[in-house]
Amino acid sequence: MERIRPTKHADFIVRHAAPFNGGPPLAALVDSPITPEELFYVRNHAPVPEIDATAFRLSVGGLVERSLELSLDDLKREFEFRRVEATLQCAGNRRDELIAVREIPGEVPWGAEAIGNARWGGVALRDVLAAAGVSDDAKHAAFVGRDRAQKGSQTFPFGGSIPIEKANDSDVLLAYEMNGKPLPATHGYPLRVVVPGYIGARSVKWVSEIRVQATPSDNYYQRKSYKLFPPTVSAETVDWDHGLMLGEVGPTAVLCRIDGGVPAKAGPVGLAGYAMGAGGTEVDGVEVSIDGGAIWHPAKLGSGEHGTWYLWRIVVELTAGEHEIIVRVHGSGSHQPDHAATGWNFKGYMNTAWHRTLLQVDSRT
Ligand SMILES: Nc1nc2c(c(=O)[nH]1)N[C@H]1C(S)=C(S)[C@@H](COP(=O)(O)O)O[C@H]1N2
Ligand SMILES: [Mo]
Repeated sequence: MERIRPTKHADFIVRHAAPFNGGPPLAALVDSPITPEELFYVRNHAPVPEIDATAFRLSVGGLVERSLELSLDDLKREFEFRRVEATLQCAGNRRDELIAVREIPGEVPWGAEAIGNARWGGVALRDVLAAAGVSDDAKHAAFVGRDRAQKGSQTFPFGGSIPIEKANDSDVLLAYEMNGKPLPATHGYPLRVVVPGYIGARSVKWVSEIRVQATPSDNYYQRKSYKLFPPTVSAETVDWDHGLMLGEVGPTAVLCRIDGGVPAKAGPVGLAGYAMGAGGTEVDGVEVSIDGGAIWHPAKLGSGEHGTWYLWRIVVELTAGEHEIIVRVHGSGSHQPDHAATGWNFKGYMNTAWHRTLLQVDSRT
């Protein structure tokens, strides 16, 4: 296994050993609104590349007035430092609930732990694009990483793109810091893209090339993978030219911790979790039902902002027996299906369904 585990929490859940993919135990994830590095999930499609930061160059080209070659020092010296708090969430987060509906072979079987919120530091992508001078016919900013993924006999870097309007948002970063420290190797050292409100796949790690272009990236992970298909489409019948290219994250709310553990004891029980609005928009409220959806109770929301998650808490009064706890979110455009089956797709992306947990409650004696 790669040497990633040592920087991670002892109870990190390894979902795939090589390349390393894993995330934190859910109860620990909601201990603090800023996710410490040791609890931040890792989604890698290839081994972590070894990069000499002093020799590292970022190239910016395509539909620009002047191409740029920037060292890390150039980036730090020539552009204003910016700090942005942003939540990254893998499009495959909560895939396990889709797998419970119907099997999804060949994809990482994530629970709800493929999400984390950090303070990222670096420079605004738009400042770098402005220095290059973006042409009027530019429609997308495409990113290329330095890792080498393998599909069959082909080896190629991870890549992806975002629309140029999004690239010009001041909170889209070329980040070299995570929670006030240099970006760890696993998370993209020395430089990564951070695109708040978009699926994690667009936040390309180890980014070494930015190309401004008229079309989306033709990288495998933009053109084929990370597309949403209807439930009737399978790996055998898929036409990769169709399907919806994923960009903004869907709305979500998840129960992560039951105070005192399971089975719970009858009486007042504290519940805690996270929520995020569609495309990273603000969360207005989180509602919890302890009776399978008949009555909804408003949870207490922690602070959050555009591009971040919101942690929530509630104390519910539980009687002995089996309860279905359901959690859902309120926010602009944050419509969620009531069951995961509605959104099933053969790649297992964007499960935005109400989060359901069967909970056994024992009497107090
Ligand atoms: N170069 C590169 N960038 C990448 C990936 C990758 O495999 N290679 N994985 C992407 C995916 S799918 C996600 S969800 C996020 C995960 O970021 P993290 O590992 O820092 O949590 O990185 C994205 N950027
Ligand atoms: Mo992802």
